[in-house]
Amino acid sequence: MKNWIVSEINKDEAKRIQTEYGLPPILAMLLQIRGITKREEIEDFLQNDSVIASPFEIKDMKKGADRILSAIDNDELICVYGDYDADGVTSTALLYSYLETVGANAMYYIPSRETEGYGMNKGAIDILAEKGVKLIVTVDNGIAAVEEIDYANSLGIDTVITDHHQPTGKIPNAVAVIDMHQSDCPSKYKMLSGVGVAFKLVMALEGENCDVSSLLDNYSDLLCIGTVGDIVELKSENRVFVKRGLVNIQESDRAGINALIETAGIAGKKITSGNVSFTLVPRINAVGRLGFSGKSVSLLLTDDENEAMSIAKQLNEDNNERKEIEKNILMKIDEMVKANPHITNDRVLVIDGEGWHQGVIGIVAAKVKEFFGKPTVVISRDGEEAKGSGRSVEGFSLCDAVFACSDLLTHCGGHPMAAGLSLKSKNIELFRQRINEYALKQENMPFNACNIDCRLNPALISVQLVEPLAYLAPYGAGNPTPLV
Ligand SMILES: [Mn+2]
Repeated sequence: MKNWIVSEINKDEAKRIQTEYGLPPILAMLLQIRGITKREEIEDFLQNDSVIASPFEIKDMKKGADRILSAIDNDELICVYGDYDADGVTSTALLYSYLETVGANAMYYIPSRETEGYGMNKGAIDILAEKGVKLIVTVDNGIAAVEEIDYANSLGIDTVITDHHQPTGKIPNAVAVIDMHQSDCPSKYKMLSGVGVAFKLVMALEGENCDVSSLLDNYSDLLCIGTVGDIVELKSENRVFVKRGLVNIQESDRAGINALIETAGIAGKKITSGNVSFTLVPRINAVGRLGFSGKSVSLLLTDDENEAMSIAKQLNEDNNERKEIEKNILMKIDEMVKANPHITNDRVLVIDGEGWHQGVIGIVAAKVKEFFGKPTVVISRDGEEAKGSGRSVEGFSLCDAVFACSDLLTHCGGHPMAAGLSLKSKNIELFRQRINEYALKQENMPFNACNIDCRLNPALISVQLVEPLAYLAPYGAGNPTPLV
C-alpha cells in the first residue's frame, strides 16, 4: 500500500516560466512543481552545462593532489584501493586509467566481497606493502578505516582518502581526507558519488586550469555508471555527469562497455539512465557479488575486444546466477513471514537467516522494503558472525538508526537510505529490539509514498503533450520520471 501524494502547483509561477522561456506548458508545470524556478536553475537544468565546481572547494583536495603528484614525480608505486560495487569499480577504473595515462607507477586493488568485505583491511595492506606500494589512494571507501590507516602508516605507506560516505566518528590519520561530509568541509555540493569524488581528484591533479570538458569526454561514461549505480540524486553536477555519460556510452570507445551493451541485448538502442541502472549496473555489480571483483575493473580498462567479450559474457552469467540466489532468499523470507506474520509489525524489519549470500542481501533488503514500505535490514548468519545490509524509506535515516546501536555492532557504515553492518549472531535479537526502540522514538514513521507530479485532465493527454518531457531526462534519484 502506498500513500498518494500529489505535489502542489503554483499555476501563476508555471505560467510565468512558460512565457518567459517559451516552454511547452507541461514542461513549465513540471519545472515549477520540482522547484526549478530561478533563471540559472532552469538554464542549468535544460542546457545541462552546469558548471563543475573547482575541486579545491573540497577540504584537503590540494594536500591529496600534491601527495599524489610527488609520488608520480618520484616514481613511487601508487595503489588505487577501490570497492566491488559499480561505484567503486568505476571509481577505480577512472583514477587508475588517469594515473596510467600520465605515466604514474600505479596498480589497483579491489577487496573480495566474500573473503575481505568492504573497505580496507590489514591483510590487503600487507599484500600491498609486499608489492612495494608507497601510497594508497582510496576511492569510494576509507573514511571509516581508522585502524587500517594507522597500520599502513606503521608500514611506511601513506594514504590519501577519497570517499563520499558519512564519517562515523574519528577521522583516519591519513595524509589527506577528501570527503565532503566532514563537518568542516567548505564545499557546497555534497551529493557526489565515489566516482564523482575520484573525478574531482583527477581535476585537481590536472591543476587550476584543467580542461573539464575534455576530461568529461574521457571519463563521463564511467562517471555515469557509478553515479547511477550509487543512486545519488541526479541534480547539478551529477546530472551533468550522467547526461554527458549517456551520450558517451552510446558511442563508447571502451571495449568493455560495448561488450556489456551487446551481451545485455541493448546494442543499437538509445541508452537511458534506466538502461544503465537495470542492465549495465547489475552486471558490473554481479561479479563483485559473486566473487572476482577485480574482473569488472579489467573489463572497463581492456582494449582487447575478445577479452572484453569473454568477461562480459561471464558477467551476464553471474548476473543470472545472482537473480536465482536472490529469488531463493526471497522465497525463504516469504515462508518466514507466512509462518510468523507478526514480525512485519516492527517499525524496522530485521530479518535473518543462516548462510544467505552476502552479495545479494542488500538487493533482497531493497525488495522487502519496497513490499512492506518499512526500513529493512537483512542479516546473514555464518555461525557466530553475521553481516547485514539495510535499505530505508525516505524520511528515516537508516545510518543514524544503525549508529545508535553501534555498541552491538562490530562494523557499521552507510547513508541515510542504505547501511551495512556486522555483528555477533547472538546479538541479532538485541539489535532488532534496539533499532526498533530507536524507531519508536520517532514521532511518525514515514510511509512508502507514491509521489505524483500533478493531475491532468485525461482528455488533454496526447503524444505531443508527452514529448517535451524528454528535456527533463535523465531520470533517477532526485529527479524521478514524471508521474501524472
Ligand atoms: Mn559509493
